[in-house]
Amino acid sequence: MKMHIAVAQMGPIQRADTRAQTVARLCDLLKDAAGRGARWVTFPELALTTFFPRWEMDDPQEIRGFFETEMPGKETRPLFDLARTLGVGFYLGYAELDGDRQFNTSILVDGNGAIIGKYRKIHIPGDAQSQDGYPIQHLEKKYFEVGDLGFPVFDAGDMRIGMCICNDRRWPETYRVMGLQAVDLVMVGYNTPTGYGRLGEPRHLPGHHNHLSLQASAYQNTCWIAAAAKAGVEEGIHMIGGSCIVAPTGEIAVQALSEDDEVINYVCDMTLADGYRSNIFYFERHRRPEHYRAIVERVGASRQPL
Ligand code: CDT
Repeated sequence: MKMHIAVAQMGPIQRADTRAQTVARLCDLLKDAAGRGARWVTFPELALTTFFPRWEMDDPQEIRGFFETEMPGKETRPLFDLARTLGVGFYLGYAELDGDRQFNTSILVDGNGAIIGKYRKIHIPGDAQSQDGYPIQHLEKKYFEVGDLGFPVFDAGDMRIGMCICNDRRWPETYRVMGLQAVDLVMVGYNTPTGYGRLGEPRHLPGHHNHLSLQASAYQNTCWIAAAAKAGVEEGIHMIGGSCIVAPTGEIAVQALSEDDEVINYVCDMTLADGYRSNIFYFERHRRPEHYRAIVERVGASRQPL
């Protein structure tokens, strides 16, 4: 079975950009992907606004302006209507306000414009307050609570689709939980800065770690991964691009070259996973969960006596 998949990378969204302007960009990208024949499109994390967790804000009204209280809402409805017209499904990341609870969320919308899945980011990186001496802050812990929906996988016609969000893509557990539900395609959006001083790493490494995580995870869990960056210089901070579609072989099938709005697409052979699933990664035959207890019993590494 072949499935035509696209990734819609976005260039920066500045703070002054309105929702209407941003949704118009998303619609253009969806049209571009549909024109190439794609049936599913991945958009980035927090795709409706600038990456606001870089700022420490305390005014509730100001913070609220970055969140969606309904989906679709008045401003996002054109994207849903367009998906229905084009018959193309999509993943969209956004900041969700649910009562007084704030989540970093993604939804899966099918080609009828209906929401068929929701995920709330589980691995929330960064800090809850600004750290002295660092030019780039990452304050997701201030704005988002840990997601409460687990890592579900959704039936999407001929495929099982799972979702994760940005930092989740670095954690093997993210994919394994979905791999154990026989996921075919994982969609992930990200906002990853370079020059985040607290890691003390050279500027080329975030891009390397992005692909390293995606490629290893696709291979080890025999799934496709469609990963969409928000890239370029946003409010003075550079974020990596490198959006890509990764095959179950661990190879990058196609990759964005710009740091701007850019669609990449690939006709994915969904049977490519079969050889691995029935042999080297035949989970039922080869996994040894009785030896994996530490994974669920311990949170951190232990230096207690062996
Ligand atoms: N958005 C997001 O999760 N970004 C993180 C940056 C980590 S630096 C604290 C990422 O893992 O790419």
